[in-house]
Amino acid sequence: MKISILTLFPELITPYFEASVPGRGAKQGLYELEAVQIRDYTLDKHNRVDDYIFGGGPGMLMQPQPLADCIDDVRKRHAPGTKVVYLSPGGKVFNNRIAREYAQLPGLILLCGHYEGIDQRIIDHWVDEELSIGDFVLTGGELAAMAVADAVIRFIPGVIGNLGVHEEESFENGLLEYPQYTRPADFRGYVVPEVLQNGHHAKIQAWRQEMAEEKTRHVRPDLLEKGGTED
Ligand code: 4HQ
Repeated sequence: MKISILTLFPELITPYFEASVPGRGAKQGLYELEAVQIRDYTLDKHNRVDDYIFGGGPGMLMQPQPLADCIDDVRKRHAPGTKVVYLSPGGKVFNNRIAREYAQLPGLILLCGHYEGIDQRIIDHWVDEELSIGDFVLTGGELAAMAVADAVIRFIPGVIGNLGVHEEESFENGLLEYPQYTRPADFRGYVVPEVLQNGHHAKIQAWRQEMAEEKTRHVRPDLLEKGGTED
């Protein structure tokens, strides 16, 4: 899979994906990620990419020309079936089901807005999907694009070493994850639950299920109301 992140701040993007799990995946050739400077596509002689908003109001908007030309150019380097996604609080909320679907695509083009956002004609005619990472407002789309790319990359086969690691994670069974512990069994007087130390597999499974359900009921009852997983 090829991931392109279109942004005014490409230098913010690349270091993250060179580290840790995403970094190893890229080195192994399991996916390819590039950050593309939108400003390189402006035809404005002063390199401007923003302008005032029709109808008035505070702030500026990203102009359509650099965005359209940038998307068109990047699309040429992508296989058919590649999706263009715009990150914005106005999109539908991203989740692990969408991440798993996107990991099957040949490519993903993630568009980061700045200022008050982008001209609606880009969303209507160049963007395939508008996605939000949650009900809060960021200063730019970069953190949202990185969150989406990271969650997608984890679902690319081979990126996460241990097969079956996804199955035990939060959301995969419609529940939040059960509590986990490592050594020592007694840390400053705080002890690991007895059941986990005895190695009785069925009892451990039952305890984990119970804890996952209790936590989900307490913190995210909405996950239970949906009746299981999102797919
Ligand atoms: N922004 N989920 C405003 C977000 C956001 C979010 C990105 C801020 C777009 C123009 N993106 N810019 N929440 O808050 O994706």
